[in-house]
Amino acid sequence: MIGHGFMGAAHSQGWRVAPRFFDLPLDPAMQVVVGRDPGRTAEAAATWGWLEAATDWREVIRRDDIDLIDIVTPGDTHAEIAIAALRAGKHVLCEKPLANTVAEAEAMAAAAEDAARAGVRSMVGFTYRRVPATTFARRLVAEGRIGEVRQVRAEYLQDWLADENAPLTWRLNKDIAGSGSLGDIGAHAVDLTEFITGQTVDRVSGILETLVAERPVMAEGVGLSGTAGAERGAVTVDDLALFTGRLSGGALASFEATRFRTGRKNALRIEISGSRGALAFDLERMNELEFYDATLPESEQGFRRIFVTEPSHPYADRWWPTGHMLGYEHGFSHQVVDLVTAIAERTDPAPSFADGLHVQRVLDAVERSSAADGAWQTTR
Ligand code: SOE
Repeated sequence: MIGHGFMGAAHSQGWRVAPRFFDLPLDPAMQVVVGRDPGRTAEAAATWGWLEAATDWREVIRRDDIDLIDIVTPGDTHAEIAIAALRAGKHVLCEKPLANTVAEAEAMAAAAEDAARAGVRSMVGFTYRRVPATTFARRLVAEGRIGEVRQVRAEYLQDWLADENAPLTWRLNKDIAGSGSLGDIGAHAVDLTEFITGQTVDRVSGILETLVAERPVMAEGVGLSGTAGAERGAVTVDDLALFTGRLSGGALASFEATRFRTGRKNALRIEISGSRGALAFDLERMNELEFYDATLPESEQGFRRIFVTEPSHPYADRWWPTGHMLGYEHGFSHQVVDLVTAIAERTDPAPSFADGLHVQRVLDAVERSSAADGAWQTTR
């Protein structure tokens, strides 16, 4: 695993726990974690259960005893590491968004396609596809339970930047993160919309805004938990992304991504209305799926809450008895299960780098649209 921040902890949890709860066809060994700082990397290895710590990812990629590279670094390093790993014949799991630019994502998708011909697999980490309720929602849409999709509302709302003195993390630096709310969390809203509806976002019209232009630079720490220093620096990414998308099936979707929505902590919400029913999901209530069946007699209609913890629900049978909920971390285990199974079965896992590239094109189209005062842009 290259990187060991917040996502490194989440992925480590997935690698460690998945083989204990699921019968995996292969037995993953958590061999080596790579970071820039030897002390902090050694600490991460000890804390998260990796056998070794290293500081040179190129050396690790050359090793014969390494079969898979898990990339959990910021976006500016994804392309270089992933392409090198694929060319060295290593399977790759890469955190979202796939890259910082369309050009990087194209190069990654091309490298993934070449590698796949030699049986080398790759996957991008849109983990929320693997929440039982979202996988179940996709199943219901595919079975026609809500009929033809007519409207989608997808939003990802957090509030960790609502305080204008929250420190300037790398996620606010365009060179490192690629974009702000748009790529960090809007990418999830786009991927989840495409995953559940089975359609792609083909055109967009949007607007991006930076609400706080300067913040105190980080004095200590990294990521979401650093402390502010006295010096101030510029925010170079969007804080708020609002856009409309035309789906391949013809429906309109509205998207909103912000880390300024006071009181909303991790509200990835999606509501899908169809000709025969509707579905609604909210990550802050991730064990539930709301389902409205418009084919029932009028007197019995109404949104009902499905508690997605039955053994018949996706992934749920391997965990706890009915009614015992899952949390944020379980998606990372499911990601490991699906990736390892695909490797063993010699199939291409989803979401692929091509899927990641498509999301990147949507993000890029939103940026172009915002620069053109909201003019519609194609995502092809
Ligand atoms: C921070 O906004 C963040 O950690 C995102 O980077 C993740 O992708 C999302 O899953 C949770 O929030």
